[in-house]
Amino acid sequence: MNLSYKLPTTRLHLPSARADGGQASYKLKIGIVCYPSIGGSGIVATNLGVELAKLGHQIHFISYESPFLLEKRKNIHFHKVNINKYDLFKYPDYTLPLAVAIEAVQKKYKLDIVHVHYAVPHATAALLARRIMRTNNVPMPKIVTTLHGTDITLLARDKNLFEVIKYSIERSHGVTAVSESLKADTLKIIKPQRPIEVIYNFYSPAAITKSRHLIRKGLEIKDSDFLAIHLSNLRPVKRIPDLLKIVSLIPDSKFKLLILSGGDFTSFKPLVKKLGIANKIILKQSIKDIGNYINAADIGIYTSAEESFGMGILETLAYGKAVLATKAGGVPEVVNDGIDGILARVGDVKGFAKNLKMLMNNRRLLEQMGKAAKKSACEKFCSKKIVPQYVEYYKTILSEKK
Ligand code: GMT
Repeated sequence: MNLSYKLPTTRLHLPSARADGGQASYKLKIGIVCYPSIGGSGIVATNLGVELAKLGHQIHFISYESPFLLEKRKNIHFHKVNINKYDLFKYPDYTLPLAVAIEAVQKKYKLDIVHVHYAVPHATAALLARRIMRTNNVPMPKIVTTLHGTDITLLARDKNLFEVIKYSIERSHGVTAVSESLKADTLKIIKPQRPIEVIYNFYSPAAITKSRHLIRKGLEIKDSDFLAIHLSNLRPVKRIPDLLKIVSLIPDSKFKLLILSGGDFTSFKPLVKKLGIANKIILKQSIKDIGNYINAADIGIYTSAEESFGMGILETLAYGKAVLATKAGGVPEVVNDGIDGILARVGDVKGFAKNLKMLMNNRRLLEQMGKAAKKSACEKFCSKKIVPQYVEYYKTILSEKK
């Protein structure tokens, strides 16, 4: 028998768990693979890593750059994926260097779990990394994949990607979806031969450090103006033209819309000009202290065609502002229609404008909805409630044989 090559075994023990099994004593080494740029999934993955680190777990982010909002802590590490360009290849590839980076981190730190956000390319790379670990006799982590929407509602419709998405989901040791709606879409579109756990996104509002008055002064608007806010990366799925059309249906000169964007607004400028609403639109890009701006606003507006969850919506609710949003995907799981927001059909700009006018004229109701928004967001989607669900899920996955 050749003893020099020992196949790594999948661990059945719960790493570092003490007999009391309590959350506080259960320390894991967790790799987090995510897109670091602005976007709901990056925010969720970053905040999850930070919250897990606060609980004492060792966190290793693996990505092409350090996540936008990453806090410095001694148990948070960042490992950069280096991507080289070769004239030989027309398109640079990210999946292969990511797989190599995951294997290298694993070799050094012996992670228990690699939690990837997005099936492609992240779960695909993690699964490939495990194959390399097996060959290199490196102990292998379990792979947990969180689906955020785009994998399923956009990429899986591409027949050039479908099979690799399905494979990556089916071969992960655990798969979570950020809403019941996304789980249902995944079961319908992918038909995976495996269970999917719903773990909602979470958000804990930061302290307000600048007053409403100060922020409004910086935006050059009056305290008495009615300020709506929209946060997104402006992708086509957000239906920005609908948002602008709603603005054009509000003749009140006191009405303004603040867009906190993670994307380029240039392509929408001709429509702003055509609708004659340039004096009503305020743009800000790559803002970190979003809470100060939401706090200074009166309402949020979200017109997306698809939204597996709607992080911008949750952020708005969490700072105590009601939202007007589309009845799309997981949004009805986040917004309590008629209580902390009002939902309308996708594309129903007149309906949005009508709801907006009604709330502009009924500040008492708006305030009441804002209070309900904060309560619901903080009770249902706070880190205290959601992060332990991930820890429990990791425990379950680690205790499974496969
Ligand atoms: O919506 C986007 O353009 C960004 C995308 C992302 O990857 O961050 O958002 C998706 O994941 C978020 C976090 O789970 C969800 O809140 C968004 O609803 C989801 N976007 C879509 O489903 C279109």
